[in-house]
Amino acid sequence: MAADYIIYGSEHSLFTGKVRAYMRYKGLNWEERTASRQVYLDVILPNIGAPIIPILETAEGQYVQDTTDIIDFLEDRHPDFSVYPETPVQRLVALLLELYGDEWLMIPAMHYRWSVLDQQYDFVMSEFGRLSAPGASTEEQIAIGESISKPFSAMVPHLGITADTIPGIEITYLALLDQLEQHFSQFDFLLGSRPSIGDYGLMGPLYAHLGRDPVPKALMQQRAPSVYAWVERMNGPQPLSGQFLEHDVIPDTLLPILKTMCCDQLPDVLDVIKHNSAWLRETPGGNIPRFLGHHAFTSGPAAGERFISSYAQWLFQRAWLHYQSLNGDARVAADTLLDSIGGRSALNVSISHWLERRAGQLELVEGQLPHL
Ligand SMILES: N[C@@H](CCC(=O)N[C@@H](CS)C(=O)NCC(=O)O)C(=O)O
Repeated sequence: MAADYIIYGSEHSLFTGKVRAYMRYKGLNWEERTASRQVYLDVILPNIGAPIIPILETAEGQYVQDTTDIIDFLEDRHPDFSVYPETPVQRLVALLLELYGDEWLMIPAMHYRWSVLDQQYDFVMSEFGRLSAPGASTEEQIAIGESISKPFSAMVPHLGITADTIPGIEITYLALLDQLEQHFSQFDFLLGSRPSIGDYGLMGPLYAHLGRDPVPKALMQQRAPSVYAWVERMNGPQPLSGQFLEHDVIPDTLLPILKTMCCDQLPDVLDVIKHNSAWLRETPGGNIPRFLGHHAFTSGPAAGERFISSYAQWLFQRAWLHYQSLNGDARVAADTLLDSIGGRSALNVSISHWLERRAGQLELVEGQLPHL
């Protein structure tokens, strides 16, 4: 039977790992195709307008880019066993952790791929080479990988990964591994026996880089075996099974992770929002560049500069909109959680310029704040 869906991506791509795990959980009739150079030329560039993976192709010939949009597109079509909790606080936590995985855990992911490259050189380079030239010899793939991986390795300093910040990035990542180990030794997924959108957000960095590249994979297996077991569970799930915890409970084991997120990432996102708004005031109706210069950031004890990623606002808006739509007891419950993790003021920020994605481009544009 021909597949209903095709995902074009690659095994070593962070965001392909996120969507692959989702496709498997939903039990869809789909196949994955390697995004070779030919696929970039024939499929991705003509239909998406930019060289980015993963992308979804439907049997009807629709194309969707961005893992969040892909998941939402498929959730609409296949609503059973939704990965979005219906209860207010769990949904908020799931959305926050998607943002954390997608945009912030890219820092340790990229660090443990590129800063320890000398210890995993042939593996990483041949992975890139295999993507472009699946039929070539390993030596040829390494040579091709050296060339096509340059834009990715060039991102490292812009993500704030430098000699000064690396010790702090490692301390923060090891703490995260220990906290996740506590959690996954008790729960199959973040919010119970069913994976949520938060699990998929974490899966991107924790699989393709941190759970697969040789150096960080060995670290995870040795220091946090339950986290590694979660990675394997995410990759080999029982489709359409499991439940979120009853009574909208957030396990205590998630609180330290959420606190770190609120302390490290949310100030960064709030500053991104300011920069996006300032840019739009200067350039009404424009396409916001994906990167708007650099700003200061902290990650645990690490302090440095990283790029201002305009896209972070779009992902944050999802959690913000959900929180802002809550009333009565649901709002009180969300506020209680946010107070305990230090996130209440961030979720109450006012957003003067609402952002939207537009098909055929990666740059965000100003949109209309949905009705609350
Ligand atoms: N936010 C996007 C990001 C996709 C992404 O960054 N993909 C990487 C590979 S994992 C890529 O192709 N990057 C090229 C680029 O960003 O221009 C998503 O959720 O799909």
